[in-house]
Amino acid sequence: MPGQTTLGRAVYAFENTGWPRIMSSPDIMGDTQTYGDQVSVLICESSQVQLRILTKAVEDAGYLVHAAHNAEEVLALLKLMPTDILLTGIEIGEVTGLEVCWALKSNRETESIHTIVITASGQERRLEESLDAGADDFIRKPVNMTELRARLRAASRLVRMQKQFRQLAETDALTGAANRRAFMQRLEIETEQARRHGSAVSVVMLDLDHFKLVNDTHGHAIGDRVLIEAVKAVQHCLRDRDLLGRLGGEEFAVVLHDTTVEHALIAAERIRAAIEALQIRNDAGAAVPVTTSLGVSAAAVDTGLDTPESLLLAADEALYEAKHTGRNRVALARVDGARNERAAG
Ligand code: GH3
Ligand code: MG
Ligand code: MG
Repeated sequence: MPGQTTLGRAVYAFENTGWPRIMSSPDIMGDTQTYGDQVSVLICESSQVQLRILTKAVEDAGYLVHAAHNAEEVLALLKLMPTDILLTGIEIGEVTGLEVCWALKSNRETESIHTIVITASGQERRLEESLDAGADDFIRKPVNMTELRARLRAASRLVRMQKQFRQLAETDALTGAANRRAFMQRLEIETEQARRHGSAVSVVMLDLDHFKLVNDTHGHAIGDRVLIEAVKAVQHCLRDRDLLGRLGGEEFAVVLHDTTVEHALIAAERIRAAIEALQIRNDAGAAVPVTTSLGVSAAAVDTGLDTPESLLLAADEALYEAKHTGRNRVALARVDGARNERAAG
């Protein structure tokens, strides 16, 4: 394992800049910068010549490539774009490639990035160290391009499989929304970032109105269709970095990335209107009216609303208020317990 001192410094270097929001599972994380099926490779080498040769070879093999000269640049790039594979030399600067691997593997947001370490001849002892540090694979210098392409293909297969598994594990099968676990995980990340950087984050909870009646009147299959259409409608109202989760039954929540209370209320009203505008018909052609009630809460340092639990609870209380003041409306959570109702529609 790398020495404690440098390791500490590497972790500090990473933490100090704030952990990147890694888009290792773009569909769930909802980043705009996903690249479809193209696998993205981040290459880090301190030698400009080496870096250029590797970049060209990997690009020619059909990958989306980004290049970095040192650990700091790796970190900066990870924040900006989804990365599937990191191909790094060991001696890339004060913070070594092994420390970068270790740091990636010890963070939930980056642990799924496939890491390949390039070892120089005479660094055989570092192979063991590399694998211990969290490297998934290694390749020896001088890099044989045929071998490199083969290793990248193998890595890509793993990356794709991992994405599929993750997608399955994080998605609600009926609606395609994030499931409860994935939603909570994301909310935790968002609140942590908000706490650390003083940025905004808001939560909207929504629960379809009289949904039991929809099932009772039109049957469970139509109820399911309503859920699917409602999720589509909500997704249309969201930006790429927001996330909709199905918390259970016909109860959903949205985490609005970097969103103040004012904007969260606008988003909630947009969602309310979009669901009310749904035109769903049962098999006999009769209209199935759908509305939803929504509760909004926003994180704020001075209000104590800064944990996933407190935000959800506050949004849930506001939702309860929206239900009890007539449904098909948005209510805002108040820190003091009072509610600021926003009649809508
Ligand atoms: P309220 O306006 O107070 O929310 O009334 P409601 O009828 O929506 O309230 P309640 O929470 O009692 O009813 C929720 C219903 O949602 C009951 C349950 O049968 C139904 N439900 C939960 N999950 C599913 C599902 O996956 N598919 C269908 N079709 N119905 C579901
Ligand atoms: Mg309901
Ligand atoms: Mg309910």
